Amino acid sequence: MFCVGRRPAQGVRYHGAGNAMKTLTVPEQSALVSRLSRACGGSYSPAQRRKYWISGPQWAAAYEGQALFHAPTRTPTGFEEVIRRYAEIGIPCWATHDTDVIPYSAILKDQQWEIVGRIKKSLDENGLKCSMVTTETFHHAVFAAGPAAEASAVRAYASKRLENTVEIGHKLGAEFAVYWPGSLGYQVQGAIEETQTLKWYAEGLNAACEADIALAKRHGRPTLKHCLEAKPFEPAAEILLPTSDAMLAFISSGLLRHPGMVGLNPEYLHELMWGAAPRAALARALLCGKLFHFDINDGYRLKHDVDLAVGLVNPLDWLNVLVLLRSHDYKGPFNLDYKPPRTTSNHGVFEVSFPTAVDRFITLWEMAGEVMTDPVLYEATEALKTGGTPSDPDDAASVFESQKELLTLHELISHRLFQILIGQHRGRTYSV
Ligand code: 3MF
Ligand code: MG
Ligand code: MG
Repeated sequence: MFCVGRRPAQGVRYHGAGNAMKTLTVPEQSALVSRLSRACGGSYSPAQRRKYWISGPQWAAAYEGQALFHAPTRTPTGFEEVIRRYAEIGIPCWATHDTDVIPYSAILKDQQWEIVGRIKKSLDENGLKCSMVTTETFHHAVFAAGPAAEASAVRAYASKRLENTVEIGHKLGAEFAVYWPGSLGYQVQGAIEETQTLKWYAEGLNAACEADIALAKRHGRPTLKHCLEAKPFEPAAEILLPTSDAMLAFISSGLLRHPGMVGLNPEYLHELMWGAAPRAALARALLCGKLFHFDINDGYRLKHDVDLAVGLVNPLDWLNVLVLLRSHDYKGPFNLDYKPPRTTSNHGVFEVSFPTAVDRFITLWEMAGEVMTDPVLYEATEALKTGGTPSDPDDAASVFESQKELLTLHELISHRLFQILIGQHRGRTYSV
């Protein structure tokens, strides 16, 4: 194996035999990770990172690696530590589920306000803002049949939790409330009646919006932006609102009493999971004026929710997504809703995982700016729009013939985007 700073011997591969090094103690391992992370370079300063509206969720940093087939690999991390470490990295905002920070023994009780007070103090001391709050309506047994279950007691409880989250949001200064109805559905067919369940779900959202209107008045603040987040499957096998498009239809179905207060929080991977083009899903939300908030991450098509960090799988698609959002002047937050892999340690979560995720996002965002001002792309896209003049505008063959040379530009555009992604437009070359 080679050391950074020393030139690897001719023919050394990055997957070497692995037996040239002596074993490392655990502190030596952490030191090596930190040293190699610095050796990567290309990182931004906390002050530079703070210029972007990026939020770090409590649940992402505190995720311990557990899942259906997985035992935890990391130890618990409380909100004080998460907030402090986000501040050090330069992540300017923090987001949370109610029960990420308030245990079930305290939620909806006076005790919760003492915790909220400690959160506020921690945010203030570290100069962070709480941008978004969300209600956990999927983990606890009470939501076994979902937040819009048949039993009115369950729905009343769910409603109270949504209203309570809105109040927590106002107390912490949040601007967004997110709703992920992953347990709004069923595992076995015929068990529920879909139209009734959706009507009950709408009642919960109506209660949250109405509580918000009253609370906003009381706190002298604007109402929150209420954002629905779709995922096609998991944890329910069949989810009643599986895609952002389904949610757009739901918002305009007439079931919501305040549809203007409700928009979307699409998640990049959730759209990919059902086989969609995330950029096209975002475009549809933009056209409806409903792109309020955006969960950023990465992963694979038609697989489960692997929640990898932004840009690790589909950097070219991510570049294109950000070109779309920049071109349409998207002004909302980018929420780092990913899960540091189980192989990343507690040390690695804040030393490697979060700073590198933020830095890839910033690089892709800045690159998107280069795409928007690239002369080759500009000329190509303008020429395509100008087109040619057919000799007979009513003859399909003539219309095609008059444009056909220009259409090669589609492929050239794609090549140019690849060049921008790898820096060839700035003269990066490879000697062969
Ligand atoms: C699940 C998610 C959720 C939501 C969160 C916010 C745990 O796949 O993406 O994260 O983003 O519940 O509502
Ligand atoms: Mg996800
Ligand atoms: Mg999400």
